[in-house]
Amino acid sequence: MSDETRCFIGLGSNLNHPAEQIKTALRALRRHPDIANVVCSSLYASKPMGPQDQPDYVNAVAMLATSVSAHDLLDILQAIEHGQGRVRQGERWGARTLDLDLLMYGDEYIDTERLRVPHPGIAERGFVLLPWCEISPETMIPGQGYVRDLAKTFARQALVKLENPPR
Ligand code: ROI
Repeated sequence: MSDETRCFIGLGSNLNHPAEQIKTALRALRRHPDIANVVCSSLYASKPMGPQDQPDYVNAVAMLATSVSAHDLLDILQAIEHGQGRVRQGERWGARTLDLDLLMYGDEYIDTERLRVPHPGIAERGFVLLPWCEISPETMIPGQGYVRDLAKTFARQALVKLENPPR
């Protein structure tokens, strides 16, 4: 592949064996012909952000390189979500089998109906920043700051490490 773009993906699940959901999604990313060099953080348990009447989440962040556009990568992520049985529910912040968020696509700003990159919620999400800090603290998120600095506002103990990075 030529002209690869470095991207970061947030992975989250709180239904149907969440840790397995994350690992299955990671295998799908690693097998995909348009995706290379996947590096994943450890898997962490986190309390739900939003409605509390749902199970705890398992979260991780992965870095990868891709030759496809951001919207094509979003198609790939959504196909993996659907392949693992995700159904869009009525409730906006409700439980989900698998969430794959495109957090960052190179240094690009993207703002379309389908996609906002960098993801606008990163700075409020310890379950994104702490795993991200484990794999790439030196990343500068355009318009937001360094992952290392943004992660400082979150207490380490808010997340419980469950498993080493899946290989
Ligand atoms: N809360 C946590 N802890 N982890 C998530 O991945 C997550 N995803 C969501 C909402 C419902 C906002 N809460 C979350 O989409």
